[in-house]
Amino acid sequence: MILDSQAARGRSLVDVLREAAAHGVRLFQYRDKLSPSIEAYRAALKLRDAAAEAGATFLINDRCDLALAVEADGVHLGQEDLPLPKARGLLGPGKIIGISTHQPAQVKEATEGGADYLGFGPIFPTNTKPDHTAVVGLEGLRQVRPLTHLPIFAIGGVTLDTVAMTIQAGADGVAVVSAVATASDVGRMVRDLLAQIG
Ligand code: 3NM
Repeated sequence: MILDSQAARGRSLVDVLREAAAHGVRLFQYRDKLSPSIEAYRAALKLRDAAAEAGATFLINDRCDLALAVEADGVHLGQEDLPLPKARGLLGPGKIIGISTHQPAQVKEATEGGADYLGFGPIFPTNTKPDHTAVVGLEGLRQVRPLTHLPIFAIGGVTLDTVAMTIQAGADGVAVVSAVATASDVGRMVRDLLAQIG
């Protein structure tokens, strides 16, 4: 689950994390594209503690400095963030590094470069990331599946209606923002999504 400061709709991200973890989410990413560093740092510290209490893994989106500062479990890099070898050098071998990919060449490059997992998308249209690259569709996911042994988390417009077909097309998991951020009952949405994944 991606905890996005802009998609929080006034809810406390710590509360959302706790509830989601209680209902089965094991991996969280804190995504904050706008806040000043000091605010992102304070928020990330609280989320890291809450994730640790819940026994869940906690990653920071984009920023190695923030991941190091709060001793997160790792970082999730976009194609415009630090190069993978540089991030690995900063974080060390023990941390998790995931990479967002959007086309086959990026999947191959991230796999050869030693990423721990891949994001791949956007599978469906999404309003959460206005500057997203071309929608790849389920067919795009099927095409990249054989190119990597790494876990693929499908992202972009994944909802309760589309999660099962996304897994069916070759994803190991899904990453969601709005499916959970817009849910009136976070715990129930998490349970329903996980039930579809099987
Ligand atoms: N990355 P939602 S799509 C953060 O394609 C992000 O790499 C994408 O939000 C990519 O679950 C996306 O609300 C938005 O569609 C995901």
